[in-house]
Amino acid sequence: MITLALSKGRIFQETLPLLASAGIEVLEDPEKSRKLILPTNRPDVQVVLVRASDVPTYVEYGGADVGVCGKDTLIEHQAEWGTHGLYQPLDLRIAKCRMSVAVRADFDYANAVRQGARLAVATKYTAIAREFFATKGVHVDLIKLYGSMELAPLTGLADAIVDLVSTGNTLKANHLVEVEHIMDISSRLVVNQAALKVKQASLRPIIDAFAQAVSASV
Ligand code: PRT
Ligand code: MG
Repeated sequence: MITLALSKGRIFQETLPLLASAGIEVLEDPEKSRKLILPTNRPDVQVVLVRASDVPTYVEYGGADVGVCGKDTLIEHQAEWGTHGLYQPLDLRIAKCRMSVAVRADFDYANAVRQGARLAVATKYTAIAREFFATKGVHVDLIKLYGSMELAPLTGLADAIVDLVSTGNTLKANHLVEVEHIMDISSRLVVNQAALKVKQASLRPIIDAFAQAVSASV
């Protein structure tokens, strides 16, 4: 059995066409079903639904053989837990967005940086934020949040946030502006290293089909 870990929402939706190119069709809609294990048209392939941030953990420890997760999630996972047993063969170019720094429209970020001010930065992505500001030589107090980062500058909890941006609509709706582009983000295929050896015969064709579909789409 091959087990593929996906999170509900955009990653699940955007992985479906890649699965189709490998001849795999998920037989249940996660938005309608309460099942956490979804069967596919292949009796030897199943999908497990996990939190986005749990995908690397499932794959690393063999709860799943393969998974799809954002580069953001991978970097944060690796900063906390290291990189044992997780092989990353492919950039799938799906669920694209960027990691940015945003502030209130009336906050003079450039001036604060120029003056060497200490910035309070709220984020779910503490490893990425720490590395970015350290490289820039800006002193920050990081405030860990698990969601709704946009609220932090509005309530006075923080001067800035580090968050994912795709259309920019969420920032705009909350009167925030992007002041730094930290990195581009897309989702990655991750594979359990032991599974890659032991289940090579069934895993390879799936990885190859994904790779072909990705290169055909650019
Ligand atoms: O929800 P949960 O805590 O379980 O995890 P998650 O929020 O990480 O999962 P999910 O499904 O929301 O995101 C999964 C992955 O999709 C992320 O890890 C990213 O790699 C990728 N992705 C792509 C995004 C976005 N685009 C995105 N726009 N993840 C989140 N957003 C959020 C962003 O945080 C912000 O709140 O959407 C809002 C901004 O969107 P715009 O379009 O208004 O700019
Ligand atoms: Mg989410």
